[in-house]
Amino acid sequence: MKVRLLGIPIEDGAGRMGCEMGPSAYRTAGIVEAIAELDHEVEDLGNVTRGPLPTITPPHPHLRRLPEIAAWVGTVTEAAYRASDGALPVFLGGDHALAAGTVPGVARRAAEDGRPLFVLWLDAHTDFHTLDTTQSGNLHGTPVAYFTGAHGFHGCYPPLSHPVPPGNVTMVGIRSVDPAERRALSGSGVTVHDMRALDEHGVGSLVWRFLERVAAADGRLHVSLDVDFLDPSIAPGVGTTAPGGATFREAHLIMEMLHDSGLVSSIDLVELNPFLDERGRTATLMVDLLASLMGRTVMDRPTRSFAA
Ligand code: DIR
Ligand code: MN
Ligand code: MN
Ligand code: MN
Repeated sequence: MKVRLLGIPIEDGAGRMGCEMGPSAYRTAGIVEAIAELDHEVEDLGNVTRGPLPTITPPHPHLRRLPEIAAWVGTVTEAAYRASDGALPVFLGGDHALAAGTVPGVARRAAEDGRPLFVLWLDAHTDFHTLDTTQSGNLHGTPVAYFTGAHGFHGCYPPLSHPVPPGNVTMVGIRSVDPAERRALSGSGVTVHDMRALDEHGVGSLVWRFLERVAAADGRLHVSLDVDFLDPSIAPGVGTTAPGGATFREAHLIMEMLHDSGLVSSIDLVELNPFLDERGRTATLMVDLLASLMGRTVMDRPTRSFAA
């Protein structure tokens, strides 16, 4: 499968600046070479440029950079749709607001190809706020509510052509949920595996169960990997660290299982803030995780197969 890299240098959704430098950091960390080494054809499309600012009347005064985010969402949706034509796109963030564009873009592609889209959300946070519930006003906390079709974005973010059914979304690594998100998630259909679930059942069995569901539905799978999914001790280059995150070994195991499944059709790498990183170690770890997802292994081993 051909791999397409697309940089999305958006930082308006995060509470602090720096994510704009993410795509450059991934390239400096050798992302092109790491994928090419695994015998994939790689095409780097460069970075997308945000379209013009729409005129929006913000429903609340504390929403930070709403016109900018709305413009990015439109631009990114179109770019993601195009990048997913006959290739596996890897979207290099940029903050997590970009998923309000990448997911709708690849959802449209999947729908046109007659396949259901599933989303694996690897994050400390659920990013399930609407424009009415966010308290911080940081719009990187809103993409999942938007792309699953929640109310509360009308007249601000672009109208959504292909919402992802909430039942197709599984979150892993969750350990920071605001009260309004928690209320909205209960009964939403979204599967939330918090850190308690990971500790109790092990990340392998939780992810395996989800992959079996995707395979049984003949689905496509979008993976959205937020740097803060990882424990801050191994991934300091992010503005919203939360203690008690996924370990190096848990993260690589998930990536290797995703590779074995053969189901992944698009990927976000988000929230890397190179200004906060320690000599590129977080960027390098993210590239290594992507390489595991793309087939890098320690030893050859037989692939577990799916009964789809
Ligand atoms: C918090 C933090 N729930 C907020 N969110 C995110 O600001 O709404 N941090 N996404 O990375
Ligand atoms: Mn996030
Ligand atoms: Mn997060
Ligand atoms: Mn919040």
